[in-house]
Amino acid sequence: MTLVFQDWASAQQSRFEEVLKQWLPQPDVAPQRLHQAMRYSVLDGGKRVRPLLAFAAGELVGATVERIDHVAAAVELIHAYSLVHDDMPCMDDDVLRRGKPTCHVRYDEATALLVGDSLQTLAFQFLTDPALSDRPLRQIEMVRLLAQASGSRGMAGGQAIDLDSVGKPLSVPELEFMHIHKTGALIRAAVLLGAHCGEADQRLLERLDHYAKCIGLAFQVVDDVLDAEADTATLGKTAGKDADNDKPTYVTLLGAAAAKRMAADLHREALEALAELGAPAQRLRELADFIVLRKY
Ligand code: GRG
Repeated sequence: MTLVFQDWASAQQSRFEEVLKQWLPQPDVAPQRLHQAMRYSVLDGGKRVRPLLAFAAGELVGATVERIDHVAAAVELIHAYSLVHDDMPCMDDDVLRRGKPTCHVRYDEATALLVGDSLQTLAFQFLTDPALSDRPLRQIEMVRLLAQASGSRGMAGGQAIDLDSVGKPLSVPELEFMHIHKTGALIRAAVLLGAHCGEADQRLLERLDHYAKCIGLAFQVVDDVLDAEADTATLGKTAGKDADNDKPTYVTLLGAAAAKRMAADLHREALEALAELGAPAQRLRELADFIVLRKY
């Protein structure tokens, strides 16, 4: 029986939570405080959008759950590390994340720095696990894919541009460049790594890549709209931060109505990229709907 999207997503989220609980260093293992802070920053929070994308892409190519779990965990740990570092006083200086005090507030700054470092390296450890693949060259390619998506030509580079853009009048293409890197690169990696867990030919990978680029950017456009329009309790993080920090966003550059139209256009383009893939791509379609229509 095929589950409706919400039931599928909830089942995946709770199953994956148990995987993360097992795979993260246990809280009573030394150094306990660091391990407790790592678990605090990863467990019991977040929408798990990137793991869900990896599961949906992996299911499409007939990959085993065990393999997809490895790439989903790797991507989610990179994401969690980026949130911990982003919240620190030297970057966005925020006190609330996923409805809880941020890592440096609950623990301290040095611990938050080490949590990010440790989550990042653990992510790559997961990608080198022999259970992920019996094809070493494919596995090396997966490590490279995540490294590129996370580093200075990907997420960290996008973050550098973001920090540099405060108070500056960016053009729409400049804003797009920043977000394709800061947010889009990891979303793209989630989809492609999921697909690499099974058999995907070049044409399928290109279609998935196009889908992922569209929803990665749509994710950010929607994030900008929510930052401007939703409240802190709904978001589980401080609302209105972009305006407070004088950051350029799609809402400040285009206005809310045009930003929403842009998200709708990207949503349509993402679905078009999947048009030929039929029923097996249904979860990816539903995730595109979720990303664009979400309220938090
Ligand atoms: C510190 C290298 C480094 C990078 C930070 C991701 C990021 C780059 C900063 C986070 C700031 C931010 C609000 C980015 C906009 C989009 C985004 C990634 C939002 C958070 O992702 P969600 O909504 O979060 O998937 P949850 O908590 O649901 O996992």
